[in-house]
Amino acid sequence: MTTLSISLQITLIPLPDARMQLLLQLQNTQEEALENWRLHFDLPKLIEAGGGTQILDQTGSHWVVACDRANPLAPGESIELEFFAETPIIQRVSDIPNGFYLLSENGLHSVELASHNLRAALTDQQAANSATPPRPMVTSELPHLLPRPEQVRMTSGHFPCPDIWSAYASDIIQAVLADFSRFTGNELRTKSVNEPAEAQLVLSADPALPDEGYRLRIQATAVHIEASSAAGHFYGLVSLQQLAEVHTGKIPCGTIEDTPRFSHRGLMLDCARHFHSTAAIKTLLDEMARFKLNRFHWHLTDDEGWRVEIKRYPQLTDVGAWRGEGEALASQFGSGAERYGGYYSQDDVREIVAYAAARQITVIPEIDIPGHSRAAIKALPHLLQESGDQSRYLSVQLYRDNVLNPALPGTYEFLEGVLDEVCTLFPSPWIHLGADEVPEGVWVDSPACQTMLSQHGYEKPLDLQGHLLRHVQDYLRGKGKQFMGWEEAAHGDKLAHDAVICAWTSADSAQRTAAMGYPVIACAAQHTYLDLAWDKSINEPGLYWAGTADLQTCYEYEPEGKDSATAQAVVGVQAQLWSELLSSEQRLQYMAFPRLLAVAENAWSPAEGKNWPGFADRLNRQLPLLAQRGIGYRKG
Ligand code: TNX
Repeated sequence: MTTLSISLQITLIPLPDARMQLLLQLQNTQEEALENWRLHFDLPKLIEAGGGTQILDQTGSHWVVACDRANPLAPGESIELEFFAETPIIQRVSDIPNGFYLLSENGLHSVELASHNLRAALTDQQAANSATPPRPMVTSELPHLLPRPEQVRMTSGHFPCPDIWSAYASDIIQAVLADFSRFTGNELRTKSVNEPAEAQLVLSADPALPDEGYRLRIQATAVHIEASSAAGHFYGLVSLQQLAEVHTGKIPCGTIEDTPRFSHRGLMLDCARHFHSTAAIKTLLDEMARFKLNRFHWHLTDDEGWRVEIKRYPQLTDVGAWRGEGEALASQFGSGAERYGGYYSQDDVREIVAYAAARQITVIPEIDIPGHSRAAIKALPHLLQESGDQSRYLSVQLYRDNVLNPALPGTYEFLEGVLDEVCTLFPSPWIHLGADEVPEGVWVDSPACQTMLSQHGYEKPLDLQGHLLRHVQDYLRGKGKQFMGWEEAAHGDKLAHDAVICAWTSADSAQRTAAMGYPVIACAAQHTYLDLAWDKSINEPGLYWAGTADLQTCYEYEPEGKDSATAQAVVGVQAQLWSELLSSEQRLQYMAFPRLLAVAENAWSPAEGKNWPGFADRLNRQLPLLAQRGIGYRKG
C-alpha cells in the first residue's frame, strides 16, 4: 500500500440557512499517475456533490467519490472535491470525515489527513460556549461513600483498618467474600477465623433487610455487615472497601443502613459500531461493581457488526463481524480499508457472564431488531431479504437496507434460531430486542408485507413491527425470559405489558411510557448518553444530537420526573455508551468516566438529600483512586 496526502478544508458558507460547504483537497504525492481513482471516506452525515464532483456510492457513513475533471490524477497534481450539506454538519474535531483511502487501477492507497481548518470556521458564539463549568469543592459529608448511602448514623471514634482482616462468615456468605477478595485483589485482604469474637470483620444474615440492602456497623474494635442476600453482603463489602480507601485506613465509626433506590442500575455498551475487547469489558464490569451498578446491557448487534457467535448461523460472524475493502460490510466510522472487527465466541460470552456474576452483575444481551439489522441481512440474505421489495427508506444512520422483513418466514426462522442460543448462553431473565429507529417508508412496497397486512387486517406497515415483536415476546416467554426493548417497542402498543422499556428520547419519555403501563428504565439521552460530548468546545469528542452532557447535567437527572402516579413504574436508570466514536479503550474511558459515577449515584441513592456540591466533593475523592486503577477519566 502506498500513501497519498490529502488536506481537508472546511468552510462555512455564511448563508441564513446555514448551508455548509466541504472542500477536500487531494494531492497525488506519488510518482505515477492515478488511473480511474475513487476516494473512500466515512462521514455519518448527508452531503451532496458540488460542481464536477461525483458521489458514486454511500452506505451508512461510508462515501465513495470521484472527479472526472482530474482522472487520471497526474503526479504532483492536486484537485478540489466540493460537497454541500443543508445543515452545519461539521462543528467539532470528532465530526471530521475519517477512514480515508483511495482505490485506483494501481491498487489501494492509504490517504493521510494533512490538515483541516475547523477552528477558523467556528463562529465566536460557538467558541464562547466552550468553557466547562468548574466543579465545586466543599468540606465534606461523612462518610465519603459514592453512591451516597440511604441512612447514616455517625458515632465517635475510628476503626483502624488492618493489613489483613480476620474475617468470620457462614459457609454461604464465604462464597461472596471469596468473590469479593478476588475482585479487589490486595485492596481488602482477609483471612478466615472460626469464631466471630476473634474477627475484625463479621458477615452475618439478617433476613429482615431488603434484597440488595445491607447494614454496615463500624465499631472501634470490629466491623459487622448484615444482609439478607449475597448481593447485600457484596455491597456491604464494596462500601467497606471504599471507606477504607477514601478514609485512608481509619474509618469513622457509625452505622450505615443502605438499600438501592432502583433494582435496575445499568450500563449499556455498544460493541457493534466499534469492537471492544473482553479485557476492556472486564475493566468496565469492575468499575460498575465498585459503584453498585448491577446490569450490563450488551449491545451485540447493529448495522455495522454482528458480535456474538451463533453456532447455527456461522455466517453471522464469518461475514457480519468484519468491515473493510472487499468485505460484505464497508468501512464505517473511520475503520478504513483494512479488515476491522471481531466477535465474542460463546466461550468469551460465558467468561464475561461469569465474571459479571461474581460482581453481582447480570448481563442482558441485546439483539437489535427489526431495524439496525444490516450486518445480519448481509450475512444471511437467503433468509432475510425479499427480492421483490421495492420499499425506499433512509435510516437515521443513513442505511437503505437495514430492516428485517416481518412477513418473511426466514425472519422467524433466523430469530428463533438465534434466540435459542442466546437464551441458553445468557442466564439473564431479560433479553433485549432493540426495536429502535425503524425508518419511515419501510415495508411499504414489499409484496410479502402487503399480503400480511391484508391477512391480519392491519392498517399500516408499522403494525407489522408490533406483530413481529409480539411473536418474539411470546417465544421468549416460552423460554422463561422477559422481553426488553427501546422506547419504540411500545409504539402501537402490541406487546404484553410486562415488556421492560428503555425510555431514551427525552426526560419525559419515561413518564409517557410508564403511563402506557410498561415497567420503564430511565435512559434519557440528555442525561445518560455518555457518548455525548461533555461540552461544546471543538476538541471535545462526542456526539451532540441531544445536546452536550457535563457531569452536572448527568447528575441532575430526575428519572421519575414529577409525576408520582407513574413513578413506581420506573424500575431503573441506565447509562449508555454508544460507540460510533469510541474507537479505542482510552476514548471509551474518557467518555464514561467520571460521568458514569453520576448515573450510578442516581441509580442507587435516594432522591431525598440529593445535592450537587456533596456529590462533587465525594467524586473528587474517587478521582485519584480511578487514576490509581489506570482508568483514563476526563479531567476538568
Ligand atoms: C440513538 S438510542 C440510537 C443509537 C445511536 C445513538 C447515538 C437508540 C436506541 N438508538 O443507534 O448509536 O443514538 O447517541
